[in-house]
Amino acid sequence: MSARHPRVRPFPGHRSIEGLLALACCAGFAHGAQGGGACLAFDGVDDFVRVARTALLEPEELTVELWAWIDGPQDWNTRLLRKGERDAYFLTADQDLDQRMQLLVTRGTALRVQARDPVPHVARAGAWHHFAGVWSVTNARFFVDGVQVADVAHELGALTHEPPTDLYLGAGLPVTLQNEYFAGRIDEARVWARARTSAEILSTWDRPLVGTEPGLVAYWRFDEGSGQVAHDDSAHGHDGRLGATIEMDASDPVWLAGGAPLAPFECWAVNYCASTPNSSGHAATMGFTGSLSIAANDARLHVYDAPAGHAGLFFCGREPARLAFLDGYLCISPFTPGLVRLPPVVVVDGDRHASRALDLAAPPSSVQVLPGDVWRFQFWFRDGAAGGTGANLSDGLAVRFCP
Ligand SMILES: [Ca+2]
Ligand SMILES: [Ca+2]
Repeated sequence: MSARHPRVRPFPGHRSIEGLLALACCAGFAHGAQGGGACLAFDGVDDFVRVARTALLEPEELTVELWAWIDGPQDWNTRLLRKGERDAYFLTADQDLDQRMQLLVTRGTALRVQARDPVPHVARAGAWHHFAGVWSVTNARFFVDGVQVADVAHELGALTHEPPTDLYLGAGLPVTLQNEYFAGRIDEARVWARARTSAEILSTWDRPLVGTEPGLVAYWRFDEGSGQVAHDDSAHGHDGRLGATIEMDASDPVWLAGGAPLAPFECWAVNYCASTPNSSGHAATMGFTGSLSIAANDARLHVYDAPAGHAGLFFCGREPARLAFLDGYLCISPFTPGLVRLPPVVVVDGDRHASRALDLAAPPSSVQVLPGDVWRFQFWFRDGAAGGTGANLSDGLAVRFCP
């Protein structure tokens, strides 16, 4: 840490991602479903949630994931999620008495692919666990708590959906009176119209989503806590109805306070793309003070070790770069969506420092900061370094914002 700026250096150890994440998690920056929210409890007799079908729920490749609290031993062919009749995909706790949580895909009445948890579902009972199934055109994979436990090569290719049906949570197809009702709780159910990677599964299994993630087509957080509708937070309109009717009825699952033990929404700020020394003898670095919360809107951008008395300008963009530019590097891609200036021009003070309120409530028109977005910030400044171009830049600062 520089002795010249002991009070305004934003993050002790801010060059370490781990340090930043630790700070973000413990300093009250993070928001989300930590220990709060709600979930749905299914009685294993007749409870279910029904989601009207759309083509978005019938992709060629797929990821389905949810948190479940399995009450105990489950019935024959107990389903936690089922979409389809003959050509179907399932997250199921059992298939023909194998007693394994699994991704099950059926094709017609004869073909079937299973990617199974190696241990019986009772070994997962009595606690929250996350289960995810991934279907690609070549493999079916299954994950428990973010870790892959099965990878099965198959020859069924892309998913098919014939005949198309609605999607059910906590049950199979209640209309056929099959014995498929789940006894336990479900939370944070997600459907993606693509095969997510292991790294992607691991990065979000225990985190709330924003809802706009690429490929996410349904996202039920079950945080309503009351009522007859489980809303789809992906904005694709896949709202679920509790039970057989929109009125209270015997097949409604029950709202429970609390839910899956999700970690806080992850937000952070981290420096990248180190610059070159300017005429001050130092390389200028970006800093950030205030909250990473968009709602708090008290963030301030800083630059340190810029040459005193020179004018400069903060700017921002979305995509990273490291392009030789002026006496240093451009750390934000100038290509689409491009760079946005953050006026006014500021003058570096005698401590080689300048700052600007970020003011997310009144940003430039081309800047809209949403939760989960990563924005990148940098500072351009005039400089009189011998043999230089007359200008240089700081390093880059990447910021992922919280709600
Ligand atoms: Ca929930
Ligand atoms: Ca109902």
